[in-house]
Amino acid sequence: MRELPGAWLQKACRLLVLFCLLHLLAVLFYYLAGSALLGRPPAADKEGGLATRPSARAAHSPPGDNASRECPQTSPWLVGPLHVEFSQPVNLQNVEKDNPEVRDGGHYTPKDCKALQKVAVIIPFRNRDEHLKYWLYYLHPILQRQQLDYGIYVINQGGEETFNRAKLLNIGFTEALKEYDYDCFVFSDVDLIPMDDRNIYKCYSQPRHLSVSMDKFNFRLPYNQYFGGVSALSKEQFQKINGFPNNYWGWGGEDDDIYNRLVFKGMGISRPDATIGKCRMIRHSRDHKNEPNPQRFNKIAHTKETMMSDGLNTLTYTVVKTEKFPLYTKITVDIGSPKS
Ligand code: UDH
Ligand code: NGS
Repeated sequence: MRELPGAWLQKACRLLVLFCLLHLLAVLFYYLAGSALLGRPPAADKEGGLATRPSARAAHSPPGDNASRECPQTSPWLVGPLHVEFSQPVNLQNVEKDNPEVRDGGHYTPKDCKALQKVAVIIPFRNRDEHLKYWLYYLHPILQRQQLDYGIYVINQGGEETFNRAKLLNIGFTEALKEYDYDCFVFSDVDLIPMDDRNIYKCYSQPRHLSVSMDKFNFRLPYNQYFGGVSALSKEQFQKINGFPNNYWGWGGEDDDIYNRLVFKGMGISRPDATIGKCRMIRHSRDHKNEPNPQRFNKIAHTKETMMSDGLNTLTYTVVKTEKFPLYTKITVDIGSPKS
């Protein structure tokens, strides 16, 4: 029997409705899957952006089954170039609110994967509170996006004696290890802020120099052997060179001594490229009690002979006070004097 034209029409309509439903379902599926799987970190702090508050991004993602899985080699949360400026004062309470997953003492552990490295960031310090606020404001979100298991240690030189940057860094290494089994140490001046979060604050197979492209040097290295500002050494690399020298009092030369140590122990320097390694320094005048050290040229000429008898194995100091602030651990130390 032949079907009536009305029945054909009914069939065609049903097919059309079914097709539309399938289409709708497919769209819905891709929309939901896309937002769940492709969650991106906010780009509010991208270079050129108006907002300058760097967001920690995924700090708010719930812990999942992935916490025991290793984090990827490249974090998916990196945003690249960052807008860095120092025109507005920083309120640390706001920084605390913006970084809710940073634990007391300035510790953070990624929630959704196991960090590839445990990193202690060591900052040599005296009377630079305004700089420290900027540093915390910018670095906490960056370090979280880099998916590092990290702690921040500000090593504050007590007393009025001449400043000794390298000795404070040795102390930071020693004190941080008493607290946690760190495998990497980033040594950072308090006034240096990276301008790209792809400059990862972690350790490499060779000691790493991170502040390679500073605004004050027109985004170039001042000289090839320059190792000042921000550097990263694994525990093994640091121990191999007997740590840093303890007897550079005042400004200059200690970073050149560290460079010599690395070379004399057969290591090379790893560096990011000049774009990723861009950073800004907070401008300031010369610090009280950190005048250029007149002995520095003579000292760096003798690193090879002195390095194994001046360093970690001869480090002496007294901890005066340890304070756990929400965003960092401050350890005030008595480091003696050039004569002692
Ligand atoms: N530092 C302090 N307090 C001091 C001295 C140094 O916290 O009194 C720390 C701080 O982390 C600083 C780092 O040690 O970033 C290195 O200090 P530096 O004086 O060797 O280097 P910086 O680049 O200054 O800060 C260089 C000399 C400035 C002269 C500027 C003239 N316009
Ligand atoms: C060199 C110093 C380094 C210092 C670098 C950059 O001359 O310690 O300048 O200094 N070496 C000696 O003095 C032997 S800066 O322009 O950042 O103040 O890091």
